[in-house]
Amino acid sequence: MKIGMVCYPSYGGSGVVATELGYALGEQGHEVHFISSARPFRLHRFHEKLFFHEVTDVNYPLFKFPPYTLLLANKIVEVANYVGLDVIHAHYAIPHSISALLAKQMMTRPLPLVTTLHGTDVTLVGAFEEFYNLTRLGLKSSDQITAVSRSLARDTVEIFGPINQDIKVIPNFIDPNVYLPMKGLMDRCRRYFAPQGEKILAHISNFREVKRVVDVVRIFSLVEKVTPCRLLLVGDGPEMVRVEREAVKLGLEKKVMFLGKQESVKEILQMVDVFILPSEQESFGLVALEAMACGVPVIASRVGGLPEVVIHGKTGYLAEVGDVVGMSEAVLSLLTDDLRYKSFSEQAVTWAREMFPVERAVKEYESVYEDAIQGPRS
Ligand code: GMT
Repeated sequence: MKIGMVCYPSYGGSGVVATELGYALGEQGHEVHFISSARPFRLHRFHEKLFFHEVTDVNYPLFKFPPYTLLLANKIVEVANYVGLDVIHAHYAIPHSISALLAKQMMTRPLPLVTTLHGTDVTLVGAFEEFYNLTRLGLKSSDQITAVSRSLARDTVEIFGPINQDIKVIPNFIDPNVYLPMKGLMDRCRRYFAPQGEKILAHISNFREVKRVVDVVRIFSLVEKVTPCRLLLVGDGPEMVRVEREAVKLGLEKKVMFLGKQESVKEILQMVDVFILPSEQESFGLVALEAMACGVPVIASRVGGLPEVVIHGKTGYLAEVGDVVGMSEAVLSLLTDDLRYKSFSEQAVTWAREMFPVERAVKEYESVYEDAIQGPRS
């Protein structure tokens, strides 16, 4: 098949999912054409079946806002006609499914549209009054819709009502040959960050408000009062200033390290003892899955799709949003009991590998593409 893949290029799980899916589809012999405003950040390995088509900007004084949605639609048509795309796969309803819908209408032959919902497109962005009708149109006009968790599929129907068709749940995935515990690999770095053998906690995100990174610092401050530890914060974003301020306020400047945006997190995860994801909302929490696959138990909030990813009392612990004390106790219960820690770490790896392998996801997406191409069966 020739698949057009539309995604956000910037740091974030949806771009990662689209890119990793692209590589896996390429391995199966499909041709994958990424169409985006910039090269997706994980699309850095050459693969003969993967292509990137940049949506270029136009500068015209009359446009107060550059019409990206329209430029994208035009690019989709250009690529679809030139290479002969069989299907277009939009990651994120807004604006990608709308651009793809426009492209479909401009085509002189059918171009089936698959939309994958990732979370904030539906729960936050899509539900803003300004985007509500557009998102609904994107959903209704898609030939197939997938969501990354059962919780997101339920939320979508709750927010937008019935939308002509079932939403297929295809959970996010990891390549178990890439995300795995690699004993000893990062020992030198670990000694650098934790020279006295301190435990290492970590959080990775795009530092948006929804991630509650300030809570991570607060949880860490409670944990480090009991057991020596360090906190690695990976990523950057709008909350950075508040997070730094909190670390200073709590006198933790020497113990909280900011590593900034990182392209590859599998190496960093090798140094980590416990991963913290206290988000306000999370449709899936791909980074929690990546952490578990590397043998790192996860402490997360009990929201959205996180309970489908982190198994409470087995691969980590869940607590209510904002329960900083509960989450710090959960971290401590792992850090102060070696046997429990070992069992959680091992179960995390097994759970991630067995339940979320890339091979299964690829098969499911292939079948969704086939269904979209064949059209509704009577
Ligand atoms: O969470 C973000 O800020 C980024 C966003 C994205 O576009 O990548 O993440 C969403 O999609 C990921 C991949 O499916 C999910 O793992 C995240 O849980 C989801 N974020 C939210 O629901 C807040």
